[in-house]
Amino acid sequence: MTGVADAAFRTRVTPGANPAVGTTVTGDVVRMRSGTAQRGERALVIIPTYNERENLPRIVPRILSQDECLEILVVDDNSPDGTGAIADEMAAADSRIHVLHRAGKLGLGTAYLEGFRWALARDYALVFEMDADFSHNPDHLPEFLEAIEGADLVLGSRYRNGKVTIVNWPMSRLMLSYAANIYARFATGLQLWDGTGGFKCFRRAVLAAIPLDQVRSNGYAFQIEMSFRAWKRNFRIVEIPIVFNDRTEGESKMSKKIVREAVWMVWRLRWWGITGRY
Ligand SMILES: Nc1nc2c(ncn2[C@@H]2O[C@H](COP(=O)(O)OP(=O)(O)OP(=O)(O)O)[C@@H](O)[C@H]2O)c(=O)[nH]1
Ligand SMILES: [Mg+2]
Repeated sequence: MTGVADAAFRTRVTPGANPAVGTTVTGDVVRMRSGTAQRGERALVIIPTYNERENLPRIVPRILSQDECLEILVVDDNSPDGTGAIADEMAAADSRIHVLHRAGKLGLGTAYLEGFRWALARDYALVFEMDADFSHNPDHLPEFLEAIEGADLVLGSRYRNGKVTIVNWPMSRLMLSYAANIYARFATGLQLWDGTGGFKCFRRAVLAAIPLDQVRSNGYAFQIEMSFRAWKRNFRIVEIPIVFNDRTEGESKMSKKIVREAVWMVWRLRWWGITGRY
């Protein structure tokens, strides 16, 4: 593996190695504190939801307890199971929780784009993407906060150094995802171990530089497109290893349409790269 990914691995921040990182004590839990939190900067974790009523009330407190700099924006697409109302109740009880409601199921990519615009209209220094279904373990958040001290975009990687860190996926799904990453590397030239993952942290400057109105993809390709645009603009991308768990509650929203979009979108990205439209 060459290019971005190699550079990323070399610049990986090791715990405790960063002078901006200190230690704080909360109850009897001793944890590392990010430079971001120490500087009083705010970080927003965007969680798109569609029918996540079992997961949302459990994941929100787990996220907020990771670091006091973290806030949450739930972007709910009028979930038929009432997730939006649950999010409203939680937001009314805690000023670190925010909710955006959309009229209907409009897709993951546009949910994130609305979340990004919401964050940019406020003073968040960092913006996270994260799923509600516990595939993305909140315990990794402090590792992202450390790594972003030396990067502009941190990606949670399920395949870093070729090592698979996925729990409970059927072999067919793993093969599809792994092959999709090889294909995406070949088509786009962006050398990431895991370009389709959705657990990421952006510096504000990255989102401000990318023309959000021009972002086209909505499913898995959305993740590739955002990283591709950041890479083309010479932002520093770092992959950190995460353990990815299959969801245990609620239903998957993955569809053939999402896969089809990714198949052609990576070639479109390559073309945009050649013609300077990124
Ligand atoms: N707002 C919004 N959220 C969505 C939409 N589609 C999926 N989500 C949320 O995006 C996150 C990821 O979706 P998942 O269904 O877990 O998709 P996946 O991770 O690819 O598939 P599985 O983990 O196998 O279920 C979850 O929090 C979903 O609730 C959508 O159209 N709108
Ligand atoms: Mg999921």
